[in-house]
Amino acid sequence: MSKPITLIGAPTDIGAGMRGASMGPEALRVADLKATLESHGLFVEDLGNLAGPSNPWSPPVDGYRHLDEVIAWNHHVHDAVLGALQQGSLPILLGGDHSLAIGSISAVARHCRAQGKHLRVLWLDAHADFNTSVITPSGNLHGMPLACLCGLGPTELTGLSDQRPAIDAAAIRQIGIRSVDLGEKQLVHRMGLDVFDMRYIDETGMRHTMEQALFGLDENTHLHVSFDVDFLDPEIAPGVGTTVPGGPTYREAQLCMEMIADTGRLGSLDVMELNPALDLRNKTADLAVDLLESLFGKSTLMRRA
Ligand SMILES: [Mn+2]
Repeated sequence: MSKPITLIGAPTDIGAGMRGASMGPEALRVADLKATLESHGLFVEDLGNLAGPSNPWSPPVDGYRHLDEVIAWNHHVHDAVLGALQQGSLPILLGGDHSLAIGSISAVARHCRAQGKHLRVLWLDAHADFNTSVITPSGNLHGMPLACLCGLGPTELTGLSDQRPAIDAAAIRQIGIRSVDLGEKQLVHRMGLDVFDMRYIDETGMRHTMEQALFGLDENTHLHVSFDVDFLDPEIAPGVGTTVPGGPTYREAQLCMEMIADTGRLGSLDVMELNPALDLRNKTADLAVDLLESLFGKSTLMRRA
């Protein structure tokens, strides 16, 4: 019997450089996320949307845009995700921009500490999301969540899990990376992050990449997947604010999700940065739901159990 799933909508683009990701949760619902998961025998509860401050669309202050609002949203996300985990369910955060992964993963980290579980974070993204207020070109906090989770950032965000850093850099595997700012690149190297960038995937294939990224999981591991939809090639997933060419194809993305499903260790998930204002007839949301089916165990090939 698999865990029940809790959908949590976070309709905001507070950390993004473009408006529209605030409509992401509804687009995923329109793409039939709940019924699709239920068709595989899963129990799914949709908690609806969290509420938080509106987007003032103001310029950066001391290297951050909308810091107060980002903090407020992340508190709400943290509390909702933690609540779902404590009830024994598997939370899916429907973003919303990627800055909200700070709250989500802080809750997961707190839960893992309380349960004595190992945490592994897969960060599926075109970007490293490892900026700080000093090196950021824009001040947009959706480019900073991993740095914050590793302890680099404003104390209100780095301390959300009650321990700083919230997670060990060694717990992170970045996959699909193909756009990294210069200062960010140096920081990622200094922190010793495990990065499987697009060149690595090109050279060794998605199968080998995922074998490496999932290596060492054990029965006591909680696997968190933070899926930024811009991970995917923009040819198949145009509905995101920060497209970068040269991402995983449809089949590569499916294999990635299927191999995660095969581990049986998935404990929580973020689906982030979907921007319906830039999408074509909701096709990116449809694709995201299609990939989530694979992530939750629908194998596209006939296989013996
Ligand atoms: Mn991201």
